Amino acid sequence: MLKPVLSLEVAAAVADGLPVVALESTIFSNLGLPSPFNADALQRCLAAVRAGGAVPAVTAVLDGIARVGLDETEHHRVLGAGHKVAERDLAVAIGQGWEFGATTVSASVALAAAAGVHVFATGGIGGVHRGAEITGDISADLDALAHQPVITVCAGAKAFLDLPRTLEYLETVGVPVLGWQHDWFPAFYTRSAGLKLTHRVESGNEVAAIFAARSRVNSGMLLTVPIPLNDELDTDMLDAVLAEALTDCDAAGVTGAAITPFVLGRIAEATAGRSIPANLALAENNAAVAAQVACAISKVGQ
Ligand code: PSU
Ligand code: MN
Repeated sequence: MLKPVLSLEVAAAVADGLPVVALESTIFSNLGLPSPFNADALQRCLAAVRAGGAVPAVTAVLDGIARVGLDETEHHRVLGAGHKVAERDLAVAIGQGWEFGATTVSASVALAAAAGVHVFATGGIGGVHRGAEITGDISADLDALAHQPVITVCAGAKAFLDLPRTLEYLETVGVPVLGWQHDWFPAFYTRSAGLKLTHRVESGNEVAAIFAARSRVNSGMLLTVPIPLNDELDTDMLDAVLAEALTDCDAAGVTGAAITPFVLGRIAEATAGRSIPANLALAENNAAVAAQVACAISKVGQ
């Protein structure tokens, strides 16, 4: 069964009930952000978690070993070319001894849970793709959020997904969605796409109290944090860019896991690179909020 190896620092923090924030490795690999921005993103997220008083725990499969928390000297390994590892792929990556398996949200929450870590930060989660009624493309992230006892902190889902259906799916599988000091489901590069959330929270203590009161031990929740105001992109411009990128994606026959890098690349081109600093800013902000939540959970215990 899944038994990740924890770094010494993370193992000690978990044993003492100190705050820990897990971070996925896909966004820092070549699958998520282009070099050198991926290294910048990693440093900023690690620093934000530490500044918030928590221990960062990057998840990955390295040389066939599932890891939660890497040493400073190993962090560079998640910046390279990785194979995408969702929760179902963890067993394959371990069994076949993959050199670098880049963990997605679903794999990361599974590893965090197995390590006893309750808080996880990322940029955006996967969700229901546009046209999923034909393709059936629904990210494994959503079910993982439902059955792993971890709070995922994100800026919404990937920008080009079907956001209303993603919210519906989260409702179906029983994942509470909490808006961080905000009433709207954030749309990654923008603070809202007009979808109102049913729940809003103001503090880490509130999130910790809600997490402690959940009805199933093996269930998680989603905390959505809007991108900071100053980093937000223009909604109309982004809608136009997304529509065009998705049409090009279809025309080029790009499907499955290749969609994200393709569309993100097109968004970066069309926004003259402004989407990348926005992505970094939201990831860093999520890491900072996640640290607050981890500190609050550490105070009340789990
Ligand atoms: N959001 C982004 N870029 C990404 C991802 C999310 O802006 O690369 C990654 C995350 O690791 C997420 C994964 O868990 O994509 C979901 O992939 P899929 O849709 O194939 O399940
Ligand atoms: Mn998919």
